[in-house]
Amino acid sequence: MARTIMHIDLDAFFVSVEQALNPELQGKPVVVGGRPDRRGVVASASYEARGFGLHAGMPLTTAYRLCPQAIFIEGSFHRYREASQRFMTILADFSPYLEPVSLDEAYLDATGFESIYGSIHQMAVAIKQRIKNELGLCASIGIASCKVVAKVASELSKPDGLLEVAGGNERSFLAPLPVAKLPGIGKKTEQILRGLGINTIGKLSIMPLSALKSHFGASGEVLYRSASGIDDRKVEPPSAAKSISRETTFGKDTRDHSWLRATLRYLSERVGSELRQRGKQARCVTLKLRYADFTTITRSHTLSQASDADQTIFDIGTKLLKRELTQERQPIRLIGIGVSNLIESGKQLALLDTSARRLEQLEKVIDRIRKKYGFTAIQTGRTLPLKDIFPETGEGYTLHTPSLSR
Ligand code: TTP
Ligand code: MG
Repeated sequence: MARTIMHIDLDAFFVSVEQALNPELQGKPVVVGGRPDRRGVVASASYEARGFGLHAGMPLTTAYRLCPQAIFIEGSFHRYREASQRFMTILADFSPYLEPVSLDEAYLDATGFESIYGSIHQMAVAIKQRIKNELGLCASIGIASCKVVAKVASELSKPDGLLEVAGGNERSFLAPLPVAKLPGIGKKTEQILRGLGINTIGKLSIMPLSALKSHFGASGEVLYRSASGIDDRKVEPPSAAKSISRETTFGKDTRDHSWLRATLRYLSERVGSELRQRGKQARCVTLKLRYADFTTITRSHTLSQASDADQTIFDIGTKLLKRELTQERQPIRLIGIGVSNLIESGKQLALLDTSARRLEQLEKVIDRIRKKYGFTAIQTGRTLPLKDIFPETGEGYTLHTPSLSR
């Protein structure tokens, strides 16, 4: 059956939240990321700032050189998280088939719901209007028969855009676009494709599948299908998420073991808490580290029995961390922990081990208290050293949380 899928992404999200709160910032080049004399990168640049060549990921010092008149703001994560929640709540009013992808981005399966609004176009206008009226933010919306085309369309329509690709036109819509517009094509893939003389999505779509597979392995097939506008991934509401992870970047690179462990403990508790909230247990735990030189590694361990216990996630994470620290001498810039291979909690044989069961009960109680009074209402002994750096929200400056990899 033909589907109607929307991809909705807020424009210059962090900056726009700041501009909505402080009208003096509107219409100006604004950067969220920090003071320009400090280490760090641009997290979000207003479209006025983009006119000067500024973009996310650019070092703040470069941004300042290109546009010294820009207003540089530190940013405040709890404001973005709150705006994100309100954004998702608005979207959920339009269709229950909502899949948040990051704080400011979601897919909505609108199939069948458009008739309420007259047309899919009018439904999208209504969504944009509510977001504008209630949050003071601009959303760009792409509409298509599948996720990948909807996403390309919303990106292309920015800012304040609305672009509908009619069913049957997926291929011809994508064909003239540069390959870099296709989700999943990063700098490296783009370079390889350029070497092969492929610069447009159209050219990519007529490459023999076998050639793409030989260059890109399993992802060659995904490339091949996306380039033709074929994508049968469903819009999956969060409960169907395949992994949960939390990560944090340190203000200063570190190799301090107790600090790393305390952070890991805190992140494990957040992951465990979300797992239990979703009624899931995990079979696989993954540690992520980014070193001072930006090399990023992940190390995974598969459990013999699925678990949703903070302690188990933390123990495995600690083991993986210890092993890694003996092999690599560089200081660490970012640490993250994630779980995947999720199953419904009820589906596992009853826990026989009573101490594990006690632990499970304790964590349920902690979850309840936290739900009522906020995450930092209870600090377990091992996260105490972190209280000073996460005073308000109990959260590091972690972007794209919750990270729901698919
Ligand atoms: P994006 O949607 O990629 O960027 P954006 O909303 O600022 O701009 P637009 O969508 O109009 O192109 O990311 C959403 C937010 O995520 C962004 O406002 C800040 C944060 N972010 C970072 O912190 N670092 C990054 O490298 C990126 C890409 C985003
Ligand atoms: Mg955005």
